[in-house]
Amino acid sequence: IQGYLERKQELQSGGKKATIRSWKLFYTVLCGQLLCFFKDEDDFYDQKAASPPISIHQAKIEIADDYTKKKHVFRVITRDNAEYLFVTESEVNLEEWVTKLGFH
Ligand code: I3P
Repeated sequence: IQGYLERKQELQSGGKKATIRSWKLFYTVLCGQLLCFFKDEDDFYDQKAASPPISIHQAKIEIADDYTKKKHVFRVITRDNAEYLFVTESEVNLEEWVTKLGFH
């Protein structure tokens, strides 16, 4: 699965509050157990990453309905306790991402 997602980091690894907390749009691609981040689709084809990948190995994936400022948001809590929020484009797209990520 791949597509444009807004991402916000809530916690750094270890569970400390993240210092850079603004939303950023990435062309996001699931490659095996890695979420990879690119500026756009062209950069994906050129393999020019915009941000380090996030491992979803043993991560917790959930729909973030407790986060009410944006719609269709899911949360990833990594094995090392970093936490990220992702905004998808629709309810269907949200289910798609959560299902695909959750089956790892
Ligand atoms: C952050 C930005 C985020 C906001 C975050 C701010 O500021 O406004 O949108 O998260 O609030 O710190 P900056 O752009 O200067 O980094 P929300 O959209 O979730 O409110 P937070 O620190 O309360 O998470």
